[in-house]
Amino acid sequence: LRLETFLRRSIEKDEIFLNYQPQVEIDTGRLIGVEALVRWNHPELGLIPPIRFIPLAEDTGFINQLGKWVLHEACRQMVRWQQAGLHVPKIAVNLSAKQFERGSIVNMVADILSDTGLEPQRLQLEVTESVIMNTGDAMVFINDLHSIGVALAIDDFGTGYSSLAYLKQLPVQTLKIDRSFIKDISTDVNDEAIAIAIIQLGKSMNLSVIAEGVETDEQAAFLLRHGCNLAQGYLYSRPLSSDDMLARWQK
Ligand code: G
Ligand code: G
Ligand code: MN
Ligand code: NA
Repeated sequence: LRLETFLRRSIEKDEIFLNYQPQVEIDTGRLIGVEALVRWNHPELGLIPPIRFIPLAEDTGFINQLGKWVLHEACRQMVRWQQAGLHVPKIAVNLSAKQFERGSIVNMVADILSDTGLEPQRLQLEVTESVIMNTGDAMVFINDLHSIGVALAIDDFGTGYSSLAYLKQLPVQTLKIDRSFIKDISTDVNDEAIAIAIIQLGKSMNLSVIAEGVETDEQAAFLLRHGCNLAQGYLYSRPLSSDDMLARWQK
């Protein structure tokens, strides 16, 4: 309960901020985008991980305010980097199922894009399979988001249950291979088979496939060998502050 009280005031107290994890092309090392990851630094409790406060925010409804703040900040940051001479091709922002229940998600996204001036194609929204399958009207929201030009990615792909028939009808551009499949990719034959299957599925449906949680050269080489040239993970970079992004990637 105390945590909930603190969380409700976290935005106005400036305790919430974003980190950005680079997404790269494996063969060239080129920056293709970043994923925005929310952080909460409480003055007494310290840094609280999102796995602790996102579920709380979802249960209390605070996720709507938080999600809006995150989206706004992410888009603003893209413009700030641009002004500082750093071109980040796109930014991925995670959405919770609860944010779809509000109905007006499309208006919110459109307002934020027009307020910040970020081009819609440079924003990619990440939703999990369960968000898509368990949200009534998810199809409608996703089509609406697509119609205003934002890109969509399916996060943690392979860990949920999604209907491929459903997937085929959705205007999604990207599948993110969950990091649990990448971890033992070169030693576990099942993980290897799953990763290859996702890469093939993506190819045949004309989707980009990005691997998450890439930590070793061996994993990267495996992915490249099997036709996946996009990755995110500690091998390339941990999530960075906006300043560290500039320091590391500017020109
Ligand atoms: O960031 P890691 O750095 O610890 O993130 C842990 C989890 O929190 C991930 O599953 C990620 O999708 C989720 N997460 C991070 N930032 C956000 C956010 O802004 N909104 C939502 N809904 N989830 C987020
Ligand atoms: O579920 P989602 O994919 O949105 O969350 C991304 C999470 O994965 C964040 O917690 C982020 O810090 C973490 N992460 C990013 N790269 C790596 C990695 O290479 N290894 C591990 N173990 N975690 C990672
Ligand atoms: Mn994600
Ligand atoms: Na993930």
